[in-house]
Formats: sequence, C-alpha cells, structure tokens
Amino acid sequence: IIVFVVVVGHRWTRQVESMAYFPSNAVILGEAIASEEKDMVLPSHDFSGQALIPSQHKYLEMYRRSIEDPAGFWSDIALSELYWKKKWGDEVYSENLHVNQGNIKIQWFKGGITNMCYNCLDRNIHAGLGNKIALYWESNEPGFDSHLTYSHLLHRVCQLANYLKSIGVRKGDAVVVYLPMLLELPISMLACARIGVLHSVVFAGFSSDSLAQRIVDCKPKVVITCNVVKRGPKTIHLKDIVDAALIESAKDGVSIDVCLTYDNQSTLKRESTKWQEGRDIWWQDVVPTYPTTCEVEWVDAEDPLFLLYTSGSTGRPKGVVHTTGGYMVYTATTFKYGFDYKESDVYWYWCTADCGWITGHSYVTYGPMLNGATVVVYEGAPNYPDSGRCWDIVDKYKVTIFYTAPTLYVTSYSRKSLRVLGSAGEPINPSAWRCPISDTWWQTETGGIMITPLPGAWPQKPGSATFPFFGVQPVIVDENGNEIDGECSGYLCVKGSWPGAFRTLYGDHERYETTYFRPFPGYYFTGDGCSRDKDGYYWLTGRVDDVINVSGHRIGTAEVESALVSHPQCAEAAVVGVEHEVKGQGIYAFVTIVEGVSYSEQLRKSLVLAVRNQIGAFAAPDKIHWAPALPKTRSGKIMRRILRKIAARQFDELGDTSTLAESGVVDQLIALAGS
Ligand code: 6R9
Repeated sequence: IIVFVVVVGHRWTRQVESMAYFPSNAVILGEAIASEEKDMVLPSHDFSGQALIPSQHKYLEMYRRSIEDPAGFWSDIALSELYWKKKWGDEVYSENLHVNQGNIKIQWFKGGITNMCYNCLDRNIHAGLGNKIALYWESNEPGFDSHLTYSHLLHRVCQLANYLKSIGVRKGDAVVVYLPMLLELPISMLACARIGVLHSVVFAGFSSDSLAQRIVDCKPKVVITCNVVKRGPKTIHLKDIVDAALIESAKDGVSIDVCLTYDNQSTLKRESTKWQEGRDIWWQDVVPTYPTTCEVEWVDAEDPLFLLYTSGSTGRPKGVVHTTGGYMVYTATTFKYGFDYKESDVYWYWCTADCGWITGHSYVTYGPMLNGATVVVYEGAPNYPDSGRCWDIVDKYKVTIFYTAPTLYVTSYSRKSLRVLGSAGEPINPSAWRCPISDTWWQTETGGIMITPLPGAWPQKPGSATFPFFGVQPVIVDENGNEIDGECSGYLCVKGSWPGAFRTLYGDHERYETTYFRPFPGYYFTGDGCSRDKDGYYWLTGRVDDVINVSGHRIGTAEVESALVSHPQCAEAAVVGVEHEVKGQGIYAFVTIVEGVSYSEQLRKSLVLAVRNQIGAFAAPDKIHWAPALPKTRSGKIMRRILRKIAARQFDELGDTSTLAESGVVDQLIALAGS
C-alpha cells in the first residue's frame, strides 16, 4: 500500500518530529537515501517508478511548456480530460494583471460551454464508473457510515437540483450552504453547479453573526442547513444558529425564501426544532419526491461557479469568486498530478478538510470527483472518541492518499494510538510503507495547489513547499516591487495568470484590485513572505499582513479585534499571531478596557465569549493580555511589531522603540506579560 500524505496550511518543520509516530514515517527516515544535504529526502525508487511524473526531467519538460505555451498546455488538458459542449473561442486565455494598464482581468476558455457537475458525474458515469463508490461517509460516532456510487450520487444531486428549480432558483442566483460534513454538503454543491447557481458554503463552525454577514453580502434565495450535528461529544443545534442569523440579516433588509433543513438522524424529535412555517422546509419531505434526472444548465467557462468568503487584513470578509472552466481544469489537473492519482488504481482518498474551506471545495468535492476518485467524507472531530480516530479511518477505508493539515498529526497520532493500532493486530510492516510527504502551498484565491513537490519527481526538503506547479510562476519581490533572483527572501507574488485564479471579489472588483494587484504592480500579491534557497526551493515564511492561520483556519486579526471592541467594557484591542505548539499559530489579544472597570477573570471570559459569538469558537483568543495602554507611534498607529515580540516573549528583540509616543507603555506590558 502506498500511503501518500499531503499537507496544507502552514509550515510543518516543527511537526516533523511528532510524525515519528506516524507509521509511514519509517519511510521518511528509513528509505530516504542519504543525500549530501542532511535534510534532503529523495523519493523512493518504488514510488518514482510508478509515479505520473517520475523524474525531475519529466517535470521540467512539462513545466517549461506550461510557461512558454500556456495556451497550448492548458487547452490540451482541457480538451483531452474534460467535456465541453462547445469549445472556447480563438483565445484560450486573456489577462491584464497590471493595475496601471486598465482593469484587472483574468479569463480562461471564454466562450467555452460546459458544466462542472456534468464533468464530475455524468462524464464519469458514461465512462463506466457508475457503480464505483464516489463518496464514503463516516459518522462522528464510530460504526455508523454510508456510501454512494457515482450513479446514486447523480440521482441525489438531480433531485435537489430539481427541487431548487421548482422553488424558482435560477442561473446566477446564490444559495448559502451551512452544513457540517454530511454527504448532503457535496450533494448541495454539485446540485447548484448543475443548474448554474452559485454556492456559498459557510463553514458550520462560524457563528450566527458571521453567517448573517455573509448572507447579507451575497443575498441568497435559499439557505441549506440541518437541525443538529454532533462534533466529538458535543451536539450543535445548527438550525438555531441559522434562525438567529436570519433575524440579523432581515434587519439589513435581506430575507430568504426558503430554509431547507436536513433532518440529520438524531435522537432529536423534529418537533423540537424551532420552525417558521412557510420558510422552513424539511429536506426529507421534499427532495426525495423529485425526479432523479435533471437537465444540465450549460454555462460559459467564465460564469461564476461559487463564492467563498475568506479573511483579509480588514474586518469585512471577502467573497472570493471562482468561475467554472478555469477552476475546473485547474482542480482536475492539480489533483491528478499533485496527488499522483491514476484512474487505473484503486485509490481511496481522504482529505480531512471541511467543505467550508477552499481545501474542501477543491480537494474533497471537485478535484477528486473530476478524476472519478473515491472520497471519504468524515463528519466528526479528528480526536473523537480518541486520538486514534484518524488512523482508524485510514485503516477502515484503506485510504491511500491522505490530505490533511499538519497540525492533525500532533493531535491525532500519539504513541498510544500506534500501540492501539499494533494491538489491533494489523500486520503493517513499516518497511513496506512508502510515504512521500507533499507540502502544498496555496490559498482560497488561487483555487488550487500552487507550490508543491510532485511526488516522485523531486528530492524533498522538509519544511519547503519545493517547486511551482505547472503554469505557475512564483516570484519573490523586494519592498519596492522589484523581482529578486536566486537565493533571496521577500514577498511572494505570482507573475501571469493560471486557470484556477479567482476572478474578482463578489460585488467589489475595486477591492480585488487594491488588495491583490496594487501592492506590487504587474503581479498578484499573495500576502505571504517567502524565501528561495540556492537550489531554487521555495520556503514559505508566513503572512506579512494581518492574517493568521490557526489550525488551518484563516483568520483576520482585524475581525477578532472588532469582535473584542464590540464588548462594552473593551476600549481597544490589538491582536497578533503567536507560535502555537498544536495549532501552528495561536491568537494573542492585547486589550485595554474602559475607565472605571477593573480587569478580572470574569471579564477575560466574557471577552473570549464575544469572539466566539461573533466569529466562531475556532477564533477564540488563546491569550488575553490586559494592557493599561497600547504602544503607539506619535501619529497614533499601534506598533504591532513590538506587540508580536512581547507575545512571543522576545523581550530583548523589541527593536527600535524611539518612535513610541509614550515610552513607559512597553515596560508596563512586559511587566504584565508573566511567563
Ligand atoms: C489552502 C489554504 C492561505 C494561507 C496562505 C499561507 C498559508 C497555506 C501553506 C501555507 C505555509 C503551506 N499556507 N499553505 N503556509 N506552507 N504549505 O490553506 O487556503 O485558507 O486561503 O489560507 O495559508 O499563509 O496565504 P487559505
């Protein structure tokens, strides 16, 4: 068995050690051929021998063509691997990435007519995969599972698509999906895609306020949710959260026609779910009554497929818009080569990401389905009922490709779990396992993987995302926007467009241009810092803006700050990221409080609660640091650089503090920092 682990989210250098508990680690260390460079790991011959891209030579040949002739490279793939009702016009792509040369524009396959759902399902069924399992579903509770073949999945998707059409949802409308990892989540995405409707999936860990904000922004006709979900030992009443969000959004003048609610098998009686007659409809009462075939709405390659909100450096989340054709070609191709997926193999694939994030869109639903893969969808928490759960799932479904956030290793693979595995009597001979680990760098905005070691092709350096994917031209620029060559570090930008690039921010093209294309004219700016070593390997060094990444969840510090200052007793807040053993980054909040109130444990708790309520539990600060005052420049700007150092307890690295308006503030903060 080849287990292939792919990680996303942030650097995993620190976690490599904890992966010693992962059985396949035997290969990372064992089979790895010692190289001159101590930290280089060569792909094993066995893996390379059967890989799609078996050598550096092959990679370079394809990469070169993808850069010298993007139109030829991508149109060959688009035509040979996917179905188009009508081919695009003369231009495969057209782009302007330079703010000084008019509006930013990226188009791929414009004029081409296709459909994402057709390509994921009908096309594969026509190719004989109808009886292949498309989705396995594993419940939060061990022992409960289900599955759907490609044909059955198509039936379910068509029923929902027909229902949505019957209530007047039309091409170009939006549907908000607020569901946990049930099969109904990918079904909802595919049903929307089938009828040309944009889905906007909102991670079911977001609070009612966050959900309301997204509903107000994209004004959906329908919200799809479920009554309850169990995550670990906790029962979460999702429908109540939706109800609260709909009250909020109505205040802003946005109300919806239908709240389609899936009755998630539970001990809960239907009657105990709060219900608004006329608006709320049980999924099970209507959807199964619709026909299992539904005509495809053929769309232009540049028609939007979905929007997905993500955090930026200001408070308001951004609705990232991906269109149909380019995103389809890009996710299909990155899945195939990035995960070395071959049709002939009985590969079962598990991506632990939630469909509420981009990783779930591209590598739970679309990428794998486009390739006719079998995907495991897991409802629950990685450490429930114990830390061995992930391994149990890998084992149960014989998962061969495992895509996860690096932090998961720490939480789920303890020594104990391995012993449990051993005592379960699984005859796993460590030397028989081959496990290339792929570190994949990409973003919600990029649609798919951008920098990654193609397994089999490259010697890897743990902690480096290695080399660009086909068609991607990463560049490192200095603060003046000049490209730097060779060994260097600076800001990571991308030159030229690639098919999976996002096209705009929903309803705000100007913000799209300002945020991503104005900082370094001529390039797409990623917001990440990066260095390149003497061998050309890329090393991501973290965000250079005010965005932090907590357990793979992207959070804007400004969002957390605005939640904190909404608390009546909080005067000011400044949030920074701090290294966190388990989560990668933790949230560290400095707060000043209003006069006449004294800081207390109770106040700390209610500040944390304010963030949980306004954003979601995953954004709760790990540390609240009470501050009599915040360090500011004379012009009143908070000096975050200093706060980051204080949060990291690097008191002797504060740097230049001469521009501080009040010099005593820093000493006060250090005195209050504790250990
Ligand atoms: C796919 C996804 C994007 C941000 C990105 C960067 C960080 C992602 C990484 C990584 C280091 C990697 N990031 N992959 N940092 N190494 N392999 O996570 O999208 O939620 O939009 O986050 O995540 O900082 O800018 P998204």
